[in-house]
Amino acid sequence: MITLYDSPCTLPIKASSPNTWKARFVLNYKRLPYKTEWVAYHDIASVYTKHGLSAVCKRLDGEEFYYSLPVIYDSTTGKAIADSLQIAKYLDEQYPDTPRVFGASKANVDEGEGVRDEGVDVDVGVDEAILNKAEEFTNLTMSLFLPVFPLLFKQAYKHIEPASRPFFSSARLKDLAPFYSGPGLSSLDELKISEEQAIGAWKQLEVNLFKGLDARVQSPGNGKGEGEERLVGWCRGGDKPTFEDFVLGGMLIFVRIAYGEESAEWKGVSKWNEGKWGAFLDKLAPYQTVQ
Ligand SMILES: N[C@@H](CCC(=O)N[C@@H](CS)C(=O)NCC(=O)O)C(=O)O
Repeated sequence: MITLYDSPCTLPIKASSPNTWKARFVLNYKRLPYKTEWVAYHDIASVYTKHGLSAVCKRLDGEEFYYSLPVIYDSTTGKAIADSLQIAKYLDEQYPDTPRVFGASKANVDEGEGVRDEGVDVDVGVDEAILNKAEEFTNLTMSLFLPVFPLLFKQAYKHIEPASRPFFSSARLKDLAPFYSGPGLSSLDELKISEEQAIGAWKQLEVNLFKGLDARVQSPGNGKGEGEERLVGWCRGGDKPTFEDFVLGGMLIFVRIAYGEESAEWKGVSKWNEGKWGAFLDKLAPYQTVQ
């Protein structure tokens, strides 16, 4: 059984963190049995200690390593892995008969859909170049969402359980520090964002997604066309989701959960580009369960 470590929020769904959603999407897509173990933000380090892991993620300023989730522990192999990209790689390699998120699976090859001849042993290792592309895509997506980070952090902060609030607030202020030129703040509550600034930030995200991703994600179409088929899995031109789809999905589901499905913010995002981003997340609906 696989354990997925995630930090809970106070909303009924409990799971809202974009990065842990990436790993959850992958586990759900692969239909691998797993359970979520909820760990308070200020306790994430204990997961690393328990499984003998070292911190692998650096803050946005590139200076400081920090303990981050997702982490998974696979009791079948006794292995623990940190970082969503490494988790996806591990799952692709360890469970080659499940649908791959970085390329054709053994199952696909067996079905004759793969890139190799039948009867030839399939190398289950994930290609370094594919991993690098996925990492580039992750960095691109993060940079596109950057203008709304202060808004997202403040919104997420509303749903953090009381015991984790001081830790979460100071961690997010560290993340924002390289991009924020105002006076030193001691809490996210002190970060004031005017209505005008908020409107400007959302507008910037709309433009960023249009310029940065629109061409890579096909239009929802009318249910008959190729557009609908290619709404996910665009990275290698396929019709199946890849890790990149779950990266974008992680950010979109974070906005939807943090603000709520009926919020002006989510309704706004979901309707941009003729409903492209809302339709995109809908397409990932089969993989949105929390186990
Ligand atoms: N690149 C990492 C990022 C992980 C990450 O930053 N996770 C956040 C939750 S969404 C976290 O654990 N933050 C803890 C902190 O900021 O101290 C991944 O995709 O796994």
